Amino acid sequence: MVGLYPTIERRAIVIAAFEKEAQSSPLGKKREGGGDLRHLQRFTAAMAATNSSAVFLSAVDRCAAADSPGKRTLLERSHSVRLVGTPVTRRAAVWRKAFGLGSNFLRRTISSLGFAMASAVTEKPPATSKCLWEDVEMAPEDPILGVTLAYNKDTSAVKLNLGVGAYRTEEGKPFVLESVRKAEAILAADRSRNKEYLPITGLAAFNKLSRELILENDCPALVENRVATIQCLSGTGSLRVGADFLAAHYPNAAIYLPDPTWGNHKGIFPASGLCMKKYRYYNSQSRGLDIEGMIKDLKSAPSGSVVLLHGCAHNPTGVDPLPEQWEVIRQVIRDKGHLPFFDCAYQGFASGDLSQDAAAVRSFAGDGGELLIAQSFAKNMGLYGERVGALSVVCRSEVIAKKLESQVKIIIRKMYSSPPIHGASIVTTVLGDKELREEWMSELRGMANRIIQMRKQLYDALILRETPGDWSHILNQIGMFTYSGLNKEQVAVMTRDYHVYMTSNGRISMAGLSPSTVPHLADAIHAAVTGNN
Ligand code: KET
Repeated sequence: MVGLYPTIERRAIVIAAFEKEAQSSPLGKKREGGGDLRHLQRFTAAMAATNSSAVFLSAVDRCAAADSPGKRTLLERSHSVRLVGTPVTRRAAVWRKAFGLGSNFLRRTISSLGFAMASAVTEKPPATSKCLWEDVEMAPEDPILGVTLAYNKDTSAVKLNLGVGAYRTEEGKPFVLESVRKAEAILAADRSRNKEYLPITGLAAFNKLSRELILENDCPALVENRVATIQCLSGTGSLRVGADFLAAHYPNAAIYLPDPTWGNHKGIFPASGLCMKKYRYYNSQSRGLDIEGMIKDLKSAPSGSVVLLHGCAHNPTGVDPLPEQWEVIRQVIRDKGHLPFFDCAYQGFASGDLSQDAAAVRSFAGDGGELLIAQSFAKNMGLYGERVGALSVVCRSEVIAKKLESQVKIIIRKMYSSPPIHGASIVTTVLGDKELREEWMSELRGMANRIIQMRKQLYDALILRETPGDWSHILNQIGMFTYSGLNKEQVAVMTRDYHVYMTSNGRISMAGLSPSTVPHLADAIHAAVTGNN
């Protein structure tokens, strides 16, 4: 037994603490000797979380035996455990299982026990004890980000990553925009800058420029100062903070997502506790928008539902409503009193024109009603890894916007306290300087145009090969992706035989393609479609 039990003093502290807890537990007091198990559960939880099972078990056992023989019998009977005479290491597992301790419960318990208790039990578990997380299963890789991991492992010289939506140069290399490099040089040279914490809401100048970028400067909501903007961790973080805000302050409404949608939407909203529903969006026959289905579903959703909309360049379909269709959608959403939540991850990437890509959002912001906007600078400024974005909530009045901001601050303080400074400083420098801004806009147009070129080249290459099927959707779809219509099996063939990596739903990131790789991709598609591989 050497090493199983720590020093007598430590053991005494634990037992004393345990006994004190047992006495002070309100339920324990109320039903003294009556078999209340709560304080025992709390201690078993602490035991499970502090890597000192032996100490706690002995304390728990001792209490169970000495404090009340009746309690011990009850425990033994209700959990089919023998508390006396069972090896310590086996009992650890039995206790954890018997009380079904979840991680939230553990967390709460530990914080309530306080530091003194935790420091009393810091011994490493004996080598023979069962690993706490032995039953944890290996989670599957993310359907999008996992594609890059698989690609990285492939040693083929012709491998091609068309999975994640990230822009590549003609040479297939990641691209740092020239305007961004210049902004970084300006920032680096400025000795007056420091690395202090930003406020919870982020860089004020960044927030102002961000909302002005997505809403036009004379938008009534901006003029009337009724937009609360909060710097967040890119598009994903903005969506998640917005979702947490809705869960706290709009809790009974379900959120309706387009079918299909960006895969991570289905992770973000339930993670915040929102109930998730879907509305029809894509018609796989016509490879276009199912506007009738969409309108029907929005009409039949309960009034006041949240409706997630892609601001432009719908991911993964590349199918956006036409301006007149947006107008119908807007009217239905307003008539039904729904709350629109715009995901704007691709402003400038759809058409190359920032205001054209913001037209839908602007029409909603212009009608006086509420909306949420999640903005990302990952794609349009190439700041993927800087994690820079913003959540804007358009409100009915300045007073309400202020109140909402105060509530969002509480959410963020608990989650990550305040956002990072570097990416937001880059965006602020680029957007705030006339010349840099123009240079950025021209680079953005360049990226959008290169993608459009790739569409044309891929289309031509398939026509040249006489690949069966109608491929006109490659030309017609908008934004970074082609929703090719290739099925899972065909994608698997392309990966296996041609080292072409893409998501299994047939989505091709056109931004990852270059003139030199188009023929290879066309060969792969041709082989997958004709079964000629
Ligand atoms: N919304 C949409 C529609 C979207 O496609 C992405 C990213 C994001 C938000 C979030 O981007 P962020 O980097 O958090 O600003 N999409 C690409 C990358 C990813 O899946 O994370 C993608 O679809 O490949």
